[in-house]
Amino acid sequence: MAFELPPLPYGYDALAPFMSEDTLKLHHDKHHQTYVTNLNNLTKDTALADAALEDVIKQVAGDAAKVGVFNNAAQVWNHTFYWQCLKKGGGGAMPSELEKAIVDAFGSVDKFKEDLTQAALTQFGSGWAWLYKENGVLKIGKTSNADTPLAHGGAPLFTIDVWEHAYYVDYQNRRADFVKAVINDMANWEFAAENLAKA
Ligand code: MN3
Repeated sequence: MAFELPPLPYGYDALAPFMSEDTLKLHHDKHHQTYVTNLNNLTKDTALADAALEDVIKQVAGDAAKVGVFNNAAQVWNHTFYWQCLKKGGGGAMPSELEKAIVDAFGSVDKFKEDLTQAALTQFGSGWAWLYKENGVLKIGKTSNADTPLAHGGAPLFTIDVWEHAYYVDYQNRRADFVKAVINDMANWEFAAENLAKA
């Protein structure tokens, strides 16, 4: 069975003015779709075509002969996860169990937001900033290109796409303004809390 592009979990205009309809159409319908198409082409008639997406990522991670499969599979997963990290009217108070875990790990919610922002701004070039759980510990990190904590034994709770295609239409080169809008105006902390409960 072929891999499919999941629909956005909200309308294309749901995140305006913080993320425009133009950005969502380009990012979801073109970029995300292209990773799905590439993954299907690369796995066609192989055992990987019938595997779960998470298993494809874990199986080919670190395999130099399957870099293309890894990049496209991880980008399909990362984007599907990312859309769920955003919501209309997001960025407000966190569910108490998430807030408690964040305060325990990072000292305060403000310090967490500061450190996540720092990770997003210091990722040189394309990549992702993450809140994830690894070996029972909450961590903030960044990955290059398609890489994902999922490939390294981590359980992602929240992410920000910092590839230029994620913000250039709305923010041009101002990655800092985009990251601030994700955290303060679009973050779906309920989704992060659900991921924490499963991690
Ligand atoms: Mn992207």
